[in-house]
Amino acid sequence: MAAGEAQADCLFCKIVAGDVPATVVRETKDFVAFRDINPQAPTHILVIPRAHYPNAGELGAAEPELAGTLLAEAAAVAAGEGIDETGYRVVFNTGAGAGQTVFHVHAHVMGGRGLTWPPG
Ligand code: DGP
Repeated sequence: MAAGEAQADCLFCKIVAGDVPATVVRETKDFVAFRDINPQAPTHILVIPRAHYPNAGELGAAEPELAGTLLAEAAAVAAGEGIDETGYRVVFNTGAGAGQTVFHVHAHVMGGRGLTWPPG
C-alpha cells in the first residue's frame, strides 16, 4: 500500500470518492470540507485531505506541506462560515483514547457558540 492511497474500508475515502453522500462546503484539488453528521457546535465542519493518512501526525510526517495547507484550509472554511471574527476551534482527535473514531485525518472546525476550555 502506497502512502496516502485510498482505503476501501475508510468512510472518509468513500466521501472523497463520492460513494457516501456529504454536505460539502468547500473543495480543492487536495481537500474536501463537509458538515459533521453529529455537530457539536452550530458550525461544525470536517476538513480532510483527499489522500488517506490515519491521523494528523502521520500526515505531517509524510507530507508536511500538505499538513500546513490543511491549516490554511481550516481557516478558509472558518472564514466562509463567518466564524473567523468570533473565534473558532480546530481539533485533531488522535487515537481512540482521545475520541478519534474515523481513522482518516480530519480537522474539526467548530464555532458559532462560546467554546469553553479545557475541552472534555
Ligand atoms: P472523530 O471522533 O474525531 O474521529 O470524528 C469523526 C467525526 O466524523 C464525528 O464528529 C462524526 C463524523 N462522522 C462520522 N460519520 C460521518 C458521516 O457518514 N458523514 C459525516 N458528514 N460525518 C460523519
